[in-house]
Amino acid sequence: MKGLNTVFALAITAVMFVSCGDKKQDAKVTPEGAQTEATTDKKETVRVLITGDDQMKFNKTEIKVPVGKTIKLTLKHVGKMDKAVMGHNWVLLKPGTDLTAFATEGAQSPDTDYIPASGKDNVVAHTKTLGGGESDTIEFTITEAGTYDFLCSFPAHFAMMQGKLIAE
Ligand SMILES: [Cu+2]
Repeated sequence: MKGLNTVFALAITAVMFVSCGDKKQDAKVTPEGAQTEATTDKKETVRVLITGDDQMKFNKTEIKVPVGKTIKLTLKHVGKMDKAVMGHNWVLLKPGTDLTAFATEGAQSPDTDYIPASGKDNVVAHTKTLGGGESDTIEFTITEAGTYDFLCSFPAHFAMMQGKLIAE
């Protein structure tokens, strides 16, 4: 009986802990944004949340994902500024792509979400360009293990807004 009580106590503690955690942590503070476990999801979808803000920053510079699973990635602009001034997108490039050249040409392509026609084939996946308060969710699958660059290709953002996606 004593053992059972302990189990109950632990369960209650766990529930309290989780709900407290939910209240305290807003979506933008995301220790588990890149969940790589797909335990309960039957489709084995991996969810990733990344945010961009008015300080021209992504909240992560490294994302780890498993190869071969569907990745559902959400980019959320947690700032307030307009898309024309502080627009953000999230672009994932194939390994070997010249990121600076891509971003430089992308900056001149506002009509195609800053994806340059010349670099289209180097894009694994990308979101649309967002202004403050907006979000976009995309799905993609990485078929080859490796390290992939990601960036925001809005004009002049890539120096501050880039990182690595590691697929393994
Ligand atoms: Cu940006």
